[in-house]
Amino acid sequence: MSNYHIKHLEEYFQVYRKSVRDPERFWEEVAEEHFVWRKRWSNVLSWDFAKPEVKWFEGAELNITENCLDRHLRTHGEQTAILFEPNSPDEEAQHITYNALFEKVNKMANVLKAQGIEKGDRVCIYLPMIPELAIALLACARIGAVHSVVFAGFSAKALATRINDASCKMVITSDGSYRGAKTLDLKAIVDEALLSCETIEKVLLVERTKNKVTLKEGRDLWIQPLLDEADGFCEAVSMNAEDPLFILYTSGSTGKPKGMVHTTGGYMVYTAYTFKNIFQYREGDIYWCTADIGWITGHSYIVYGPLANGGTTVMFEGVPSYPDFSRFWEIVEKHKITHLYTAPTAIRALAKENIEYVEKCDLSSLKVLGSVGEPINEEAWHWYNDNVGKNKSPIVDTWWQTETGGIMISPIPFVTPTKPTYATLPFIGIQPALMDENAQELKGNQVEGRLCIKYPWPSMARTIWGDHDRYRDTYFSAYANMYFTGDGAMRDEVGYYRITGRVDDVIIVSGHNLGTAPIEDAINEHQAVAESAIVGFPHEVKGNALYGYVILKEYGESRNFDNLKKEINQQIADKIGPIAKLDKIQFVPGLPKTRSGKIMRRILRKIASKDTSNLGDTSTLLNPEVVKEIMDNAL
Ligand code: 7RM
Repeated sequence: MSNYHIKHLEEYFQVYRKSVRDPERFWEEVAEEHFVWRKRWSNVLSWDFAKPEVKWFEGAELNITENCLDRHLRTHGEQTAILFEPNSPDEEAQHITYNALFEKVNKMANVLKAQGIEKGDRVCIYLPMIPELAIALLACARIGAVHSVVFAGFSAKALATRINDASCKMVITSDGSYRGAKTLDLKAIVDEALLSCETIEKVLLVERTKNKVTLKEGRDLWIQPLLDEADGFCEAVSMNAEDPLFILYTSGSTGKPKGMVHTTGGYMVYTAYTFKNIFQYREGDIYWCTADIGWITGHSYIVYGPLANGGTTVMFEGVPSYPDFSRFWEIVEKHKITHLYTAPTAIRALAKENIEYVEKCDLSSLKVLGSVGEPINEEAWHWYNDNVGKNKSPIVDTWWQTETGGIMISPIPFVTPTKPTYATLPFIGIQPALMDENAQELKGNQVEGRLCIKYPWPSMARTIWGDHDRYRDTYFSAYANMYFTGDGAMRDEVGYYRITGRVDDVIIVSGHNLGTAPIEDAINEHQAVAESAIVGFPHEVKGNALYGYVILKEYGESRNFDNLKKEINQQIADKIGPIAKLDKIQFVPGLPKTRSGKIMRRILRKIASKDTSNLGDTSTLLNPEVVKEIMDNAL
């Protein structure tokens, strides 16, 4: 029996049982056999969910880049580590070997050091999907700096909030970014953000689009001349297993984004182990995850997981629709992709287009398909399975979160029989629980409740940067001794899990988590707005879209409502980013509220979803007349 590479269902059950019966022994074996450590741990796990405090591989020392790079040089030096496919199909793809990647990472690490970055410093990375993005993460890890990647679609304000929250010392960015037919002026966004950031000492600039930028004397530097001069070797810094590796922000149900802190040893072990098994990655495979490295999926399953396994990982700079809707399928054909890991929102968008776009491409290299980010609906699942997988490539519907660091519930391809819309079985070492309204665990099968995890796993986030109380309150206070995920789920008659969606005020739009509160804050800043509430409603491509109910200070008939809607959306784009724009805006005289003043979002959700036959319990509703008015004018 192999712990590391599971190949049969029976083996899965055996290994799972072992991982639950003696988690410490199990993870110790995995850690010992498959990674290089500079110093061994003194204790595998200590934990207390009440504090909460979780430590894996305490006392151990390592550097994750030695596991992702150095150790592969002898055996895989000339194999492609990163395969970069640019935005435009006319620009040549780049095959960066492990040898070349090693040198690039070492050089960048030396540049960071020369620019004053030391172990423990936070470095903000605001880059498009170009190789320098992955290299920057690894360069930080090489010298023990904590990276904080901010998705390069976020606005200046959102960027500034994140830089300030973590007191970053440096930003690594580029002159611009290509996204389909558009060019974005990233440097200008950084300049605007930095007007309200005091901790940034240096800005390093990657040249990508060659658009005109202004450099601030003493602060901004082009990175290429520095790389040219830098030495090709940088001694890796010894990190404690529990030293932070990175911070990554995720939206919460209250205003401020949460800086989830991931540490080094456990994160490495779990992302590498899940990558190997959940994708059944073999020597020579070409694995492509279409996420952006700005999200956790990119951190764990474009960079760290694949590289820790000596794999070939594809980075795609562009979008599925440019130059046309064949782009994804052409990339699969061109690079003979064996693994495609994408999001339901992309699948739905592509399924709407002419099937010719898919059929004209040779997809025979594909072996495994993945889905992540939101529940995959039945129709999208079948379209993916039939047209992309040709009924021969299993779909791994992987459920997990920024907070979990790695995949938690998922089939293992060729091992776990799949079932449309089901993430199926808990991965090795993961102990889920479903809880009812009275905080009792629902035992047995065919039950539905709130999804919790009962036992620590190696890649769980350890805290929220600068706010451990919020970490405890958000994840460990709803149910004693459990991690609460914020999701609802059901367990079917054989024990398969189906994730039903968020149970809090987070809405997933095109796979992006959006908290309602920060969007409402942005709307309310408009001078004409008195109050607002936003909810999600089903959208055939995005999964959910946003519906805003807005109360104006003065509801004059003479107003230009269309302009006002545009201004509100612009305000949202400026404060958060274009992904948070509202699809529908309804101006309303009031919002349905309870007697204690809480907005009854449930009612607003029903109206937005055109599902008003039964509004449920409205006995606590203070102002029923408002509900009728809103329903009569719903969009
Ligand atoms: C990896 C990622 C986390 C939230 C999570 C869920 C939802 C993610 C699935 C899913 C159903 C899935 N991290 N979610 N994967 N829901 N099936 N396979 O997406 O932090 O950005 O989002 O996404 O609600 O709590 S995330």
